Amino acid sequence: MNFEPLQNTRIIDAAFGKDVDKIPVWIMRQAGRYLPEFRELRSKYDFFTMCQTPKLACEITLMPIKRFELDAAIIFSDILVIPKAMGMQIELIPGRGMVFPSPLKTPADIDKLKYPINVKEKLNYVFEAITLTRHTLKGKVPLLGFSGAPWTLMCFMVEGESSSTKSKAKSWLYKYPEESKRLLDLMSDIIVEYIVGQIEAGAQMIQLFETLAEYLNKPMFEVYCLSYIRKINSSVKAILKERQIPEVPMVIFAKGAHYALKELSESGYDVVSIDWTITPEEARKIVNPNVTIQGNLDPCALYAPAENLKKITENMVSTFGKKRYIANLGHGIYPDMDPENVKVFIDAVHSL
Ligand code: 1CP
Repeated sequence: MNFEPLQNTRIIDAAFGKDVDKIPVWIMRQAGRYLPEFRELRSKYDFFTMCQTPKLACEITLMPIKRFELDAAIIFSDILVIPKAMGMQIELIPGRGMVFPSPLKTPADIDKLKYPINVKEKLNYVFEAITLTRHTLKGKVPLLGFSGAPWTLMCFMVEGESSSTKSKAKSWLYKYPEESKRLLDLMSDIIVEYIVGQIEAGAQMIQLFETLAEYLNKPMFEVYCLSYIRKINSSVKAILKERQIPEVPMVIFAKGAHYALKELSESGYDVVSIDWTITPEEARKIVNPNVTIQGNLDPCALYAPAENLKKITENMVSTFGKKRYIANLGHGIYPDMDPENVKVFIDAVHSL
């Protein structure tokens, strides 16, 4: 595909344990609603139209790169493109979030899903957006791809609407353990193909979002998350090897799952992304030293006055240190954030 050579390799170097001149930084949800230019474009288009139009997805991906000295771009898309590709209807409704008018109610509904799907065809718009964005970036910073992990996607597909307990999805794990595993298995197969497709299209690092891990406990996490998280990583790496495609760093973000941080850091991923509920000292103690840590500023710290935000950030990055570390928030940036504060955070990371 003849992409231009990468000029800023900090994130890739940090992910593979190489030395860096400055600590690399990117921000989860950096290409979103806190940017006025995003809101302006969003007022003209439906959310999934934006995801499905490579030119728009590329334009949005580059918005934060034009504003800030970020060390990576992340492709504008959503984790819910997979259930959509499997035939589920999804609407983004103001005040209600993502709504599935016909969620999975019982295991019999699994058979109503389109499966197997032709990932290359159904999600081609994401691959096209990635290739276009790589060309447009001209090697300025690496382009990250991502996918939702099986449990997090299953939660959305079963709940159908935002829920504070996830009791519907969790009830499946207790009532229908075998059928749940069947669903998680078939989601995993699609996720593997989807990740490989993104790498083939030009993604230079991949983050798997198991955002809803925090609703489980360790034994449930091991059965319903970790086994699939491991399998996805090893299958992606095996396919890349077979097709002689160079490996890209794989990042696992299992929000709220520090009860399993040790296991996650031994699950084969190059980077473990952590939320803010664990201190850098504790995380360093637990995480395998051959694995890079990403994180973990509380997204709310960005509301602090600039001087305090600077101090909190410097304190965090100096505790993590320059080796095997990627600075980020512990979860996505909030939509009402002032972009000026983002600049304070990024500059504070790079100043060290
Ligand atoms: O205009 C709008 O309201 C759109 C808001 C929006 C945006 C900007 C949604 C709806 N998704 C996105 C983009 C998005 N989603 C990205 C883009 C790249 C980036 O800048 O980071 C990414 C990585 C995601 C991932 C995502 N989507 C996750 C996992 C990460 C996380 O933050 O936990 C989840 C859980 C979603 C689902 C989702 N998408 C959007 C909403 C409102 C939600 C939450 C679902 C809900 O509770 O309704």
